Amino acid sequence: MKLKAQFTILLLISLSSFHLMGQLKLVDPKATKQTKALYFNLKNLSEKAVLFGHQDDLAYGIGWRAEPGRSDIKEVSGAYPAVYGWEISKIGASMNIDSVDFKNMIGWIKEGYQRGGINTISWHLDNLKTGGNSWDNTPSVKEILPGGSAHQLYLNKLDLFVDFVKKLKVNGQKVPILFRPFHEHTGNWFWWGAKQCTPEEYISLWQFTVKYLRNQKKLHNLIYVYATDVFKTKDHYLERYPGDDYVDILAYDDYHSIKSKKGTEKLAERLKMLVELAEAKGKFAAFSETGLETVSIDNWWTDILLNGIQKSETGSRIAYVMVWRNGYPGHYYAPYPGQKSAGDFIKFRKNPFTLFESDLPDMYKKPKD
Ligand code: BMA
Repeated sequence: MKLKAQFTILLLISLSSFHLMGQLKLVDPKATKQTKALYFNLKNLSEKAVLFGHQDDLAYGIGWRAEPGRSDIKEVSGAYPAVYGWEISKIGASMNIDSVDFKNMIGWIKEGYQRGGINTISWHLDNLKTGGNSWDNTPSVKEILPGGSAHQLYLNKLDLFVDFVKKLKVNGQKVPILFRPFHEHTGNWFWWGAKQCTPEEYISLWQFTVKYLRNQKKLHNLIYVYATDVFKTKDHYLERYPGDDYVDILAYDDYHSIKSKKGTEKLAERLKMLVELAEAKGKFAAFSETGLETVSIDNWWTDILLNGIQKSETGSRIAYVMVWRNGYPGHYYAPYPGQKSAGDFIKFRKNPFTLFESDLPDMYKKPKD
């Protein structure tokens, strides 16, 4: 009897995995086996846990820079984050916008992958029309689209990105990357923001980019993450949505509703809308960027972030949450040894709902492979 019950449970689990696998579709039907497995496993885990991520985690922390093996997260909690965020602004130069050496970045991406972690890339792309940075919000989306005066410059940048991604190989396998370009576009601070281009222009830019990378350049290890900033309604979130065939993960960045416990009502509301939207499309959601600068509230991790994420059962089904970089004293979002929220971060890490790198199953293998 007991054996039979166990068998039934196993059968149900594998049937539901099979069901999920059959349904899940990536933007790139030719995605590598590891990329498909990662997407499948993230979706699966999103239903029961949240992965923790940190921008530039292996590159630097408070009081150190580029020291092998180091990570503020690991030094506080004993584990590396499950998700590593990287930034490729200034690609083509030797260092990125935050003085991270691109060659080192390639090494860290591979290192995280080899340990079983997940890598995501954002891109604060310069304004190619003016030569300014991404915060130079002179409208220029139209100019970089086909037929525009800066289109070739955009292709050159994309080609640099392609070269970079091609270097992300471990034992002949391409490292899967969650690619999150043109983010926070419900805001107006970047040249691809809501007031800087029309929804049609934004959507064209996104679709062009996907087609160029996937069809022309044949990159098959990218998972496309669409990430707005805060939004009011589902319609608002979808205003510039490029379409189900162009987006794998529905995400959003929010530095607003995590400043106090009261604010988390809004967070929960938005996460719920996001997860509902994603699940209705057979996809899943992520909380792609957040953080409280200098983590000035002792119990921020459990009382605000985790509570906020778990406030809505639906909203808690996000795959991961990532906090921003530990740039310098005055601009950091994760604890380091001795920092005032370090004790609470350990509680956050120990909560069974949060997953760090060492808690992950093999994300690059489907359970049935
Ligand atoms: C911003 C800040 C900047 C940084 C940029 C790109 O949010 O952290 O200091 O240059 O992201 O990483």
